[in-house]
Amino acid sequence: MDVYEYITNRRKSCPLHFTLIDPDKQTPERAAEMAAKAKEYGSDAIMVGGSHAATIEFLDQCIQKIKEKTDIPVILFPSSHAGVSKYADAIFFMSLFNSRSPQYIVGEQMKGAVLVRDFGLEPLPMVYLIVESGTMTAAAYSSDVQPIPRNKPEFAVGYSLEAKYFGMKFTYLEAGSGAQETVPGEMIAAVKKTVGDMLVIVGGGIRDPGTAIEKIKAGADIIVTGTIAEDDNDKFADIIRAVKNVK
Ligand code: 1GP
Repeated sequence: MDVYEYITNRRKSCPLHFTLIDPDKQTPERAAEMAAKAKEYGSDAIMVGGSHAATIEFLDQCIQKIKEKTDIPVILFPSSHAGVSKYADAIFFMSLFNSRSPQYIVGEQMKGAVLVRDFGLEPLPMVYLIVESGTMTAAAYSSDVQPIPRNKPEFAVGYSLEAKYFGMKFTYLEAGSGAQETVPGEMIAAVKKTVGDMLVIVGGGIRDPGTAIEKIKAGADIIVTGTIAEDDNDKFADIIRAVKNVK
């Protein structure tokens, strides 16, 4: 499966929704149930990853179980080179541009690149940007980040354009899992206006359909939800339906 082609083709007809599953937060069996529900409700892909790296055996098992239950793409969303599993379809090959540590900008990627090649994973090049969200999220804490101030969209624009010039295909504006405040619409709009055909992913703290719709209308191509998939099946389904129906 060519996952990039799958994503860009689907995006032609409607906005997309990806479901984030953290392998550290439940059993592989439960992760597979969540993935099956995600597919049933219309989610377009499963992302697997979290701030704490699970053991590779556990990660492999989690992805194998997910793949038994669903045929939508499974994309790795790693926090380090330890998050690379040969059972996934693709990997967000990502750089956290606003980390203060080279480890998260190029270091983990150097170690992971060889695994990506050897496992035959499709790399989806992405810049990952963590935006201030009213609380210190696990993503920000564990990767030495200087979050982008909410009232400074120009930094998100600059980093995203830099990524575009580096040849990256995705920019992920991240408030962090369980964030109090989501990525501001003005920031999403400013980034989308600048990067054009680069796909803009927005996630972190999205818990209701209205918020998801607002992010899409601002310019997001893809909405990611994680926590709500764990906590509330009805709201999870409503968010996915809402995303897919924005005209
Ligand atoms: C985190 O953006 C994702 O990487 C998902 O966040 O768990 O708050 O939905 P939530």
